[in-house]
Amino acid sequence: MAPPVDTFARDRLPAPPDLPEFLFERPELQFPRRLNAAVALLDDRVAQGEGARRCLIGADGSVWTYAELKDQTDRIARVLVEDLGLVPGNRVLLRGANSPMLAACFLAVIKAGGIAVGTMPLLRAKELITIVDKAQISHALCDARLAGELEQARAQCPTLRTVLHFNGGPGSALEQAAGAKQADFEPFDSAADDVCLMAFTSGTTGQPKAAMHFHRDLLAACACWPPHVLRATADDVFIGSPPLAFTFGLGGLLLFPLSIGAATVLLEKATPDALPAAIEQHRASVLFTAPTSYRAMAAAVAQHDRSGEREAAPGAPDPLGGQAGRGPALGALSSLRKCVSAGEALPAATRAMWREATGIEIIDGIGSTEMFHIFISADEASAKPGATGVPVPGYRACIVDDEFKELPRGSVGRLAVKGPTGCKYLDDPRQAQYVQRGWNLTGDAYLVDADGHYVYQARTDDMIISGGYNIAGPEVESALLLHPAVAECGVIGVADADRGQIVKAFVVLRPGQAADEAMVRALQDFVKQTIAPYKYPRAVEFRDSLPRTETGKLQRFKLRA
Ligand code: 3UK
Repeated sequence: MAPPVDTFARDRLPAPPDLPEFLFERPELQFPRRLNAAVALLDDRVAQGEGARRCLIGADGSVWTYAELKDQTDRIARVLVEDLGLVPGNRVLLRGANSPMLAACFLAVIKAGGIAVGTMPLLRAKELITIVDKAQISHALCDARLAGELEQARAQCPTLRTVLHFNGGPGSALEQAAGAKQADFEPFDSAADDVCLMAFTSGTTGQPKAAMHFHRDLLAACACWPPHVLRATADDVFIGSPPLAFTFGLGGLLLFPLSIGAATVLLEKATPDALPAAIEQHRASVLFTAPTSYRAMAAAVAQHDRSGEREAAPGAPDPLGGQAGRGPALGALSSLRKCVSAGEALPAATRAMWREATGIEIIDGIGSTEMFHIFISADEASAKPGATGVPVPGYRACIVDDEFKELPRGSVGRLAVKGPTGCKYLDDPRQAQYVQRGWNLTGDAYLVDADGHYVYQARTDDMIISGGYNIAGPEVESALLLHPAVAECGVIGVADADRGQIVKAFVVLRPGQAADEAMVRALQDFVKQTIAPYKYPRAVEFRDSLPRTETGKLQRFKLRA
């Protein structure tokens, strides 16, 4: 078969010497030369007679079977190719909160040989313009309820020829156009190493980069962490918060469940106050969300339990300032079997709170947009509080110094990984920073402990150097989170004439706690008693909330500003 007609992405892949080394030794990573990820994940299962299985579940409870999803992706692919003139290799912007239609659009674009470019729902016109321009996007499929910012962006997007809306009710253009098509699309016969996805980095700093992924990358991700660490089954019901535009969400809430024939709930709103009810409603069993979300939900469950106790003593003030009975009952979470945390380091205190609230040991995993998904993780049985885990089968990792010398156990250095997936930025000089000597450098400082567990320290550029000591902000955060008055916190280094930098903590207190000098001293003393005293925050500032990305990551650069 002919290569993609539009070679924009292929032409802008890093030159071979700048690519990471790819490892494919494992038998499950032997991919054929021609491969379409949407066909492998969806059509093949329907062809094997499993079309009647439940596949996608909408927030309203609507159910799409695997056969129905295949048919809808065929129809959307026909609309893209026949009505909108999509040719293989064209970039298609996808915009919407998580929903079955958005998932169908991702798969349809990939099936047609297009390149899916997901965008975070909260992005504004200005940010959309940057993405459209950088990826030279020709088509967009957009949830009607998020049409505004894209409409505003359009005037400054000369490459963007067509925008079709979905989820807009009876008159929605995409569903109407799709409804007129046959569900028998001939998928694009792609090469395993044709680009099918551009994932813009979630960006806690600076200019966005587009991490490109091949058809085979999506399947490699499905073949590594899910069967070896997550070990979900076809009877599981997946649910969670990360947007499909974030590879954490695309893998965890769409590709991984599809790869085992499971069902997945796609929620438009999955904040910590909305998730428990959705978990209960859909009897969900596998949860993907970020550490802060686990912490907020665990606190709410604890609050519910306490407010239940108070019913015997009506009129007693709620120590946490909440409304009695408002938090979710533990019973709401009783269907959960597996809970996955990623996006940020999981503090030991949060792991413990969730275990106390639900009895479930969280599966932590570090992944990145560049690596597509999780490459170091630990299952429930081998989880060690404060550590991320060990390299996922298929991946190798090591800790190196600035001269790329491998460091012994216990030394803090730069995390380097390689595996079947790896960083391939679209035409970006920063490729040379992320990939060196065939290794992917994630920008994280780690150490390997005596048991071989990888322990997160900080982002390499977030290490605080104070009075000659190296201090990892997240370690101080983890200590503060053990204090019962602390709801959330963020720790950074701020310039100081005497010490170079000092440790500064931004703290969100739990309801009803006094933000005063006594609290500052109490928190400082608490940190000194919990970790090495020199790490204590010399400055403490109380905040009502902390700046976070849509994916739950603390934006330390905003705290520094
Ligand atoms: C940090 C973690 C400690 C770390 C992601 C799972 O987060 C994801 O991708 P991003 O590109 O950010 C990558 C960076 O986030 N990080 C992520 N998980 C952890 N730090 N412990 C963790 N468990 O700095 C990493 O370099 O937004 C996560 C799957 C897919 C993803 N894209």
